Amino acid sequence: MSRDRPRSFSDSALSRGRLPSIQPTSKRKLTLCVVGSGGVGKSSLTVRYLQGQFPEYYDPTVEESYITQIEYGFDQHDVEIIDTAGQEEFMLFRDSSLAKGDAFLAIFAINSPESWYDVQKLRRKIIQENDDDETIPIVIIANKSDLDPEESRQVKIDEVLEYCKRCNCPLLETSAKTGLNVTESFRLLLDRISELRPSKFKDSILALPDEHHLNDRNKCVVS
Ligand SMILES: Nc1nc2c(ncn2[C@@H]2O[C@H](COP(=O)(O)OP(=O)(O)OP(=O)(O)O)[C@@H](O)[C@H]2O)c(=O)[nH]1
Ligand SMILES: [Mg+2]
Repeated sequence: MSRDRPRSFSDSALSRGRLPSIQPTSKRKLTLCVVGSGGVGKSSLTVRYLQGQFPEYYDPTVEESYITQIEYGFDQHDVEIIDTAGQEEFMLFRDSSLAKGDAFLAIFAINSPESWYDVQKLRRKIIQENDDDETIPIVIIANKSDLDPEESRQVKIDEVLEYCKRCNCPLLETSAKTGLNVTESFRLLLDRISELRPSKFKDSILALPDEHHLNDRNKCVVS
């Protein structure tokens, strides 16, 4: 009589003549937070980036989280994108994300001076939540650049440029509507993470288990 043993997934996979596939994993996900005041286009930019669509309607967000992979160079990075709330009544959700994020897209709309003012306040708050670390990766986004500049550009670009230079924050004009610079804004954020947080950046690379071990073993320790 054969001895009974629990039937495992690998047994059934082997009996069907194929081995279970080993999925690449990362040591740690990168958490990217999209922040800014209500209606500036945080959700639109995120959805445009992930799904290539532009929803015209406005549905205020409480909080949305997307797990995805971003290709950068020869690697795939394990990433969570948090689309945060901009409306006042959901601020508690938004604030809890400020300490969780590894990097931030801080968005204002070119037709809203209040939203530009909020980006400056938000930057201070992000730094505060991250132990006053001024090097936390932040990219500033001027969204809705498709709007008619004559009628709609109410934020003074010189002021924005001066601020970004002073704070060493890259600036990009985007349009979630036309898709202008949408992919580039997430790529620029990854550039900043690789520059300012190289070990976090490396830990988010998806690799097979052996590759992780190889990386650990190959580490050069200087004492
Ligand atoms: N013209 C134009 N409209 C935009 C653009 N991005 C967003 N919108 C519109 O602006 C409105 C608000 O967009 P959302 O993406 O929902 O704004 P949000 O920042 O996520 O807002 P909250 O979730 O409330 O914080 C919607 O009607 C969008 O269609 C853009 O680049 N150009
Ligand atoms: Mg939203």
